Amino acid sequence: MTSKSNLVINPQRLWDSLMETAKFGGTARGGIKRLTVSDEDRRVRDWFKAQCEALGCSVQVDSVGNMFATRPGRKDMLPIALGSHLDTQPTGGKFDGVLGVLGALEALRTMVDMGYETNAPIMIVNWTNEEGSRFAPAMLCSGVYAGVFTPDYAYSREDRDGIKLGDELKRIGYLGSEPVGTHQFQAMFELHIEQGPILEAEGKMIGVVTGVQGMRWYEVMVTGQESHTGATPMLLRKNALLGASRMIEAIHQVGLAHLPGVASVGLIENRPNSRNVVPGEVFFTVDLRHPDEAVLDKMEASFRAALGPAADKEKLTYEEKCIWKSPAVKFNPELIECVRKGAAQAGFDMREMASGAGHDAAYIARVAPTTMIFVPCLGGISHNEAESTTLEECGAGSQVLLNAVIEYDQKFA
Ligand code: HGY
Ligand code: MN
Ligand code: MN
Repeated sequence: MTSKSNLVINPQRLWDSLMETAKFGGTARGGIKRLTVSDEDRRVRDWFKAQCEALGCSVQVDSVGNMFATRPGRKDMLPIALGSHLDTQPTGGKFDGVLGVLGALEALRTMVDMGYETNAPIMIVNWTNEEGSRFAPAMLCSGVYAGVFTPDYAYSREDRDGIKLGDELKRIGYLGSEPVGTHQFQAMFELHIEQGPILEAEGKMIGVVTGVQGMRWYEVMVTGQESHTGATPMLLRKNALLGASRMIEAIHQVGLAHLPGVASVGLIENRPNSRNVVPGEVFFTVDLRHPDEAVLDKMEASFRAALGPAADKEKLTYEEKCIWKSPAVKFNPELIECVRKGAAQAGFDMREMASGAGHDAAYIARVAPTTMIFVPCLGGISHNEAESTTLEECGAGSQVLLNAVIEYDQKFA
């Protein structure tokens, strides 16, 4: 009978799977472009499904493409879930999201290899559209699972080319027949790279994550007048890009004025984007985050107060709307303790921390006890093709994930 103490994951096997799946959307600069429900996403989903079925799991897909791979346990009860995401940013790295799914797969492989049977079934989840890059907002389909959005809202989300998420899900064959919520679980653990500099700076291997900060996304459209760059006198222009640039500087100042909050403009479209036309229209997105909702309210008010003066100065008009709010969330103390024990059992240094980045766990925490495990990434860099971790760090995360799940499962012995 295998005892929990000799359930040791195989870091090389995990690393090999990470490198193998990095080919699905691999870029020349060593990153991954695997946008949600793209052909590359379909290929990694097919790979993941085959791997799980080879382990004896049943794999189901719900009506927004969330994937649930379940290995039965000794008892007929709700599974323990290990989830994250397989989609990436356009210039994403090899570890964001995918480490959580493949770290869970490695934990399952280890249980199967060792003939270890858990009391509760084990379920690995791949959540659709965590990134929110191609289709805003982020964490969209874990949000549908948590009841924050409807499936129809998710289907209606359009990318910048006007393509709808629902049509793409159908095209790649992942518009599942099972209603969202069919696949219930009793708890979820999510392994993820930190995507920030803290663990590396402190020389700690494991982040015991206590929650996720609040996040808000906005869209701004600035309108001026297209005109000739040669024939239009400077004082007669209505330059939308100049107005937008003043707004973007003001948004940056809102972040600096509310540390440790952050304020960013990541997507901008300048029209008509021609060398010799004064821009008539600029679309840009705003991302505000802070651990405290009351401070986020202040940041939002400051950001909005800055738009009018910047527009007036250049005789522009503008429209602004908030398209997404994900309030700050705290994770489940019992699961956090399982992570602490799992890290101690594996002998890793750890530190408690909140997450700066958003994760599916932020929404799942609304419907089931949830927590996360972080491992370091080089220089804290993520959402970048240079994103990097080591075989040891990935292995440590998967080992702690396995230990934490086994620790939690003990209560059903
Ligand atoms: O935006 C985020 O924090 C996540 O990477 N989707
Ligand atoms: Mn992620
Ligand atoms: Mn990400």
